[in-house]
Amino acid sequence: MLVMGILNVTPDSFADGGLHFDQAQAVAHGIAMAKDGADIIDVGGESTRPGADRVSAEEEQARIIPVIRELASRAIVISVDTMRASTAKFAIEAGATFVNDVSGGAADPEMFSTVAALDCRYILMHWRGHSKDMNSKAFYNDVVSEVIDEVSVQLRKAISAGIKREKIILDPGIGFAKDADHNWEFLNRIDEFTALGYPVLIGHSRKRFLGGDKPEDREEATVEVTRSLVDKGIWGVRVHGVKANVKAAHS
Ligand code: PMM
Repeated sequence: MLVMGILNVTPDSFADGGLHFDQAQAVAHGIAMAKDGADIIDVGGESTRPGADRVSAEEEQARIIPVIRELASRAIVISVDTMRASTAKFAIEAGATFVNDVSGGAADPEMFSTVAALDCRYILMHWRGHSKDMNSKAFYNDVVSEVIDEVSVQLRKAISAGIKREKIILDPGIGFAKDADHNWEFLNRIDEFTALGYPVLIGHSRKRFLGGDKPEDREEATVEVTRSLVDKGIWGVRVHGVKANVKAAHS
């Protein structure tokens, strides 16, 4: 199971200083996670937490492109966490090899054709709408079958736009338009999702459903979930605390 280290280059992720200072810290953090055993560093410049506002494409790109260029020059494998086709293109040109699209192609009509032309790996996540109001969309009769149906619709569109099947990784979008019960049910029935036959990425790290008031309090539960996913045929986990999760992933 691969471990993807999270590098959020947003002003609230690295306290103090202006953008330049943030970026130097971001690069250092990316290098540290790679040294700790992360297989991929996921670089994002737009927060997707529930309730978050969007940033402009220019702002998003100014935050992440220099960081990606710098990390790629050190032979670190990079994914770009973006739902914008333009940002995806600049990031791949700067040295990223994966596009991690939390909107699964639904936020930007140009995304699928852009990724097809770039011929890069593509992480297609289940998504029902932007962070601002996604919690109001957390209604399901059966979360697992509905997520599978909705992901399958996007998957068909991606493939007909020219993205090769073998380039695609699927992600159920833990915490995206899902309440705690939905997330736990999904994790308990993860075999139904892996049965689709695609590599599966899980992003549970420090999310609210794990309990605890602050994200930092959820590290132990994060590592537990990572450990529980070993032997479930999962391709990778997306985490903040690389060292402990690498250990769990190889346990
Ligand atoms: N979660 C977040 C951001 N990007 N990407 C994928 N593929 N899967 C996720 O679950 C996911 C993601 C939000 O979490 P963060 O704010 O802790 O980065």
